[in-house]
Amino acid sequence: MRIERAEVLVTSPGRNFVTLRVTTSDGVVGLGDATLNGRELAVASYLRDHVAPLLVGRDAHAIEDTWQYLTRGAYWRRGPVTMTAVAAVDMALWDIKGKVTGVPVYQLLGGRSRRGALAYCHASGSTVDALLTSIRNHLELGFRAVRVQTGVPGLGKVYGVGTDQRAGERYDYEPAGRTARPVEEEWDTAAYLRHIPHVFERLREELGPELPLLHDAHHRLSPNEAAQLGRSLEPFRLFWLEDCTPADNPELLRRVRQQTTVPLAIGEVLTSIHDYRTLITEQLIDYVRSSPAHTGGITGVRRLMDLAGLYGIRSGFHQPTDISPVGMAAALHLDVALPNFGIQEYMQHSATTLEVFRTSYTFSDGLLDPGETPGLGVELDDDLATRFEYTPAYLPVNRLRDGTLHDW
Ligand code: CS2
Ligand code: MG
Repeated sequence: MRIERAEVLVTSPGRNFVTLRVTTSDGVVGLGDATLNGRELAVASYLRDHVAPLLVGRDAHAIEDTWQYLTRGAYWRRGPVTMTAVAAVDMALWDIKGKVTGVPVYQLLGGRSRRGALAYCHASGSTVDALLTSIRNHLELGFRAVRVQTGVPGLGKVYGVGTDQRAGERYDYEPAGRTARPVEEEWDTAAYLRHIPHVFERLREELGPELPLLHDAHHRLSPNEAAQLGRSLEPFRLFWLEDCTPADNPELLRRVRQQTTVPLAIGEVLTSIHDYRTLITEQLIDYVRSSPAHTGGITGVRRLMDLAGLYGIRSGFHQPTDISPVGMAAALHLDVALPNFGIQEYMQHSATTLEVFRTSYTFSDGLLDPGETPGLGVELDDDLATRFEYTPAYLPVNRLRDGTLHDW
């Protein structure tokens, strides 16, 4: 079975998504997610101009060899654009193999290791009261783990904090910021560090000790600041503290690790097993945050998680709404199969996104399940997809009060 065609589809049902569609000589179609938030067209071109021509005529079953061909075989390696493109090819080939063999992809990964994947949602509020409303709304939807983000007194809009919800309001999705240039937000680390422990103190008072709570610091702290935050949050027993320091320098986490026992998660911006070597072998983290969509697909992430498993490190794959339902499905097949699964982010796509991408995964009683459809279990509605035109969208940047550009 040969690859006959590899097409790149760009659509924007609420957010921008890039999808690779691979068709075989037998007419079997596989989908791969090639979305890289804010840099979408770079991956589209990488695939269209440099990868698709190489795929035509290759054995569609040779997933590992194709992965090696596009990574080891390439002179320019690694990096988010390359690894997102490789991920899309890899997912599409796993999708095809599942469809041809008539089984969901998780069966090809060794079969089921658990009933479902524990999901965590995004709750947020500009104040702690608004945050509590958002948490309660999510608990009503069945969530059993919650990421919490709040506004900081004295600061304007803080990244990761959505519009405040009313009681009973259903969270839909976080729209892309469709401005011609990134929005600039103000940031003050000292104000943040003063405020956050009070937030968690109040949450534990209101919600009790059991609910798993997660928090994302978006790479904004120095090692010492991260250590202070970790220590101040220890009494509140977080499930994890995410991205406390900039991820590109893994050595920063040595100091954090020596100072606090708060569980650490990092890696949504890391894209290769090589980026994780120090983090894993020195046991500097507890959870791997990579998404299969940005880290070389199912093949790339499975290899990474096997290495992590040797050191007692578990998965917590990145799945905001800027990764498509195809990427989400790939994560879910890994989640139910991997021995060292930890938790799965589930930000919930908008109704419009889910009209274009028809999914067969389910969420019930706090657990996600990839479903039993052969392959990845996602179909793309072409006609509908063409109606949503690509519009550039950027993530915000943040500056300190004196105007200095600050880390993500
Ligand atoms: C966040 C994301 O989901 C997360 O943990 O950090 O909102 C992230 O900032 C975006 O997906 C970036 O594209
Ligand atoms: Mg994050």
